[in-house]
Amino acid sequence: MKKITRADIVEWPSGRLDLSAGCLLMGVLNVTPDSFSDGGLYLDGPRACERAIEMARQGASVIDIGAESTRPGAASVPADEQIRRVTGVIESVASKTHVPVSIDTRNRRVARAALDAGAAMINDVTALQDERMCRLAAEREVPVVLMHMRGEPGTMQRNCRYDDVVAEVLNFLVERARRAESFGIHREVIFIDPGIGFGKTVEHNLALLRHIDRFVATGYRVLVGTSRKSFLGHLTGRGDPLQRLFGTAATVALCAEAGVSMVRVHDVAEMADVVKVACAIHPRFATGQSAERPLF
Ligand code: HH2
Repeated sequence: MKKITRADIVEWPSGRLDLSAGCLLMGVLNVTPDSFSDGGLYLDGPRACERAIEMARQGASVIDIGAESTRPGAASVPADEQIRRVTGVIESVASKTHVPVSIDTRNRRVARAALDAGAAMINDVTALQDERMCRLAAEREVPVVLMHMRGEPGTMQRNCRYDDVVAEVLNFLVERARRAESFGIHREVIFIDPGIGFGKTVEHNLALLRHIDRFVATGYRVLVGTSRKSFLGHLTGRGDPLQRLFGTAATVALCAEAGVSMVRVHDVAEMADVVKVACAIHPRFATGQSAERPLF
């Protein structure tokens, strides 16, 4: 049996994650009318809560709740409206399951209200660009996801130029992670995320996934979100995001094999099987070990 080392367990005052079996699943719950694949499905509070509990039962280790779509071209949603959409759902989910809830927001007021309602983690697609968000995460001692994005969701696909996408995204994330550490956020609770689909072409997304091991080699935990995204549609010819399950599965298996700590997915039951099999084949990549590697 594999020995569970300290690095396999991420523990903080409001939650705990066990990475000893390999890659974990973050289940996506969008309380929005316009998300690209599940928009409008979970605007109703009880329905959203039911879906969160279902994902927890299916094997999600974190439930990521968002109230603002970040799909290309999306308009921003005022903080008050985001707070109105998510706080009741978070309270309800946090009281009914032990699975940590993550708030998917780039807005500090929304993050604070979500943490007050019971969220235990912040997923910020701007990688804590707002210093006050850094301070909030440090004060509340919660894990953070630092994601790479070029510009804003509304305009990001207009500026997809990189000389070396892997090096540029990697350097950006390491710099942001070190900055987060300088605010007192512990390295063990920092996840870096290349931001698949955020200001990137199909080729950029493929290069980032092809070299995802370089992100793992930094020693920071890595999170990847490919679920149902349009580059999969481009590769497979499947225009409907709901038809991109097998394309998603291919990326999830490769990420699990490469030592990615968490994948952000909509189809939790299916991806739970994918990571179980991928991690069983490559136990040496069980991600807890990655945190013991030196930073580059
Ligand atoms: N992708 C989306 C939203 N949040 N967060 C992280 N850390 N990584 C991602 O890749 C990521 C994310 C987009 O997916 P989704 O939430 O399904 O769609 P929408 O933004 O339209 O609500």
